[in-house]
Order: sequence, then C-alpha cells, then structure tokens
Amino acid sequence: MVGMTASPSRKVLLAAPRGYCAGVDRAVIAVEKALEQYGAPIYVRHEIVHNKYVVQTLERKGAIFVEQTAEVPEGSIVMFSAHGVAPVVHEEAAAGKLATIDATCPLVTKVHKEAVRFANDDYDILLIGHEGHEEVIGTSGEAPDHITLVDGPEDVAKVEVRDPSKVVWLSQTTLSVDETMETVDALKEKFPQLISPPSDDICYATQNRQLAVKQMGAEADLVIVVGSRNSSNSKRLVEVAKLAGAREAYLVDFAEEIDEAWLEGVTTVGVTSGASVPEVLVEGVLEYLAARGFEDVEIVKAAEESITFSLPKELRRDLRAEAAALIAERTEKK
Ligand code: 0CM
Ligand code: SF4
Repeated sequence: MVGMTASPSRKVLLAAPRGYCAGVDRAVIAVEKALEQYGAPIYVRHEIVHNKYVVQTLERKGAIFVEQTAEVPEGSIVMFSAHGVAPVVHEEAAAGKLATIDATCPLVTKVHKEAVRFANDDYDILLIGHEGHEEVIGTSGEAPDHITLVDGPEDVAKVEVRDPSKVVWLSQTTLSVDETMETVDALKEKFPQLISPPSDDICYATQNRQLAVKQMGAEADLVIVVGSRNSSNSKRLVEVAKLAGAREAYLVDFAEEIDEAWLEGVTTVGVTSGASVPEVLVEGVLEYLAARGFEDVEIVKAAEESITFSLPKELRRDLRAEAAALIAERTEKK
C-alpha cells in the first residue's frame, strides 16, 4: 500500500536458563514437606528464598517467617533459609530447645567449609560480597576473626591484611561474575600473592542466568527481570542486561508492576527471572506482553542445567523412619 510502512514486528527473547535453581527448589520443597510431615506452624528463620510470592504462598500454608531465632517458641521446629546461617545461630537454636531443619544450599555450605579450612590454616580471607546480605552474614560467622568483607572494587583501597603472603579470596554465590573479577583484579594488584578459591564460589545458576541475559542484552530494547528487590542474583541480572547493551532493564515482582510507558518504541523485549522466582510469574509477564502485541517468543539458550540436590538430611531421615514404620506395620498385618 502506498504511503504505509509495516510496523516492525514485536518479539520477546526469553532467557534459558531462568528461574528456580536446584538450591531454591530444594529449600521450597523442604518447607512444604516439613508442613506435610509435622503440620503447621513451621518456623522459618529469614525468607526461605528472597521471593515475595514464594514467601506469601508458604505463609498461607502455615509457615511463619521470623528474622531472629529468639522469636521462635521453645520446642518448635525452625528451618534455616537457603542462604545459610552462622554457627552461632545453630547454638541459639539448641539453647532454645528448637528442632532444626537446615535448608542451606549445598553450594553455600561449600563456601562455609572453604572459609573454615582457610581460617584453620590461619589465612586472611577476603570475602567478596554485599554488606548486610544474609549469606555474607552466615559465611562471615564461620570465622569472624579471619574474614574481611570486600563489597566491590571500590572497597579494595581500605582492605588490610596481617600477612600479604597468606591471603585468599572467597565470594558470595550470587554476585555479578564480571564485577567480582574486577574486584579480584584490584585485590591481586594490591596483594600479588592472593590465592583464589579451589573452585567457583559464584554458583552455576547465577553464572548461567547472567550468560543468557548477556546474549539477549545486545538485541533487546528492554529487559524485564522477574524477581524481588532483596534478591541479589535477580538484581544482578538487571545490571548485566544494561551492561550488555539493553536500553532499559527493570526488576518486577509481578506483571502488574510493568509500566505501559516502558514499551513505547520498543520492538524487542528480553524476559528472564532470578533463581528464586517461580515460573508462574514469568508466565504472567509473557501473557501481559502477548496482550500488547508481543506474541512471538524466541528462546535464548545459554546453558543446559540438570543439577538437583537431595532434601535436607533431617527430612530424609524422617522419610526413612516413616518408610520403616510403614514396612513394620505391613509385616505385622501379614
Ligand atoms: O542470594 P540471593 O539474594 O540472590 O537469594 P535468592 O533467594 O534470591 O536466590 C537464591 C539463593 C541463594 C543462596
Ligand atoms: Fe544455591 Fe546458587 Fe541457587 Fe543460591 S542461587 S540457592 S547458591 S544454586
């Protein structure tokens, strides 16, 4: 038709992998299983994972979230969140006669063990992480006299160590890979004998979600990251998207938080979600976008994930006990 140009086609780039990681899946199932096995209430110290929807859903099922162990009534069951706790928290729970279920992600536990090992060998440990974040509080608590927090490259200038020939860096599991490497480079310049962790502390899920966002960032006008404000790994995805070239990137808990104005002049929208985000929330965003002409969805795949973790041992033991009781009951009936 003369004088008319076809409107550019609108599409969504959908990141893969996105959403739940193995540690979150395990932690959320652990709360559900504990509610099933023991009945409500199950106390959970700190948000089991940093996601508003997950916390609200579990609250409706009978979980009670608290920030301090002292808030849990004597004799109750308390679960520790995926982000891990300091040894002192285990002591507090024992003093309060609480039964504990530890849903700390095994990849966080791995960092705790590294910290203990290097502290026993009398290293100064430079823990790269965000001040005040629950995971960093837990890891630091393993060896408070040996650990110094380094919150980004700008913190390096003020770092001091006892012996520059005996220094190691470790990190929070949910940091930006690139920013962490910047911090490590600055630390290495200051302490040339700095040694690195025996294996990656930034977990596979954090790394893969950032890789996928990097791939879509250059092509997307706008990137929508589904995740909560207190979720470190989700917030990092917004930063990575912008650094990868996205004109804009926003974090939303739910589709209802999307502002129509963000879509003005936009033809390609990238969508992803943090490691603590249920897929149903991403589906809500895709429906919102489809209703506005973004029906075409293309997957941007950066990695395959197949890792799973078994349930916390306290629940597994109970499952074994239950199975044994059932077998005994059946044998008796014969
Ligand atoms: O550490 P972060 O704030 O990203 O936590 P999260 O609950 O959003 O994600 C999963 C984890 C861990 C540890
Ligand atoms: Fe574990 Fe990584 Fe998931 Fe955190 S983001 S729970 S460290 S797998």
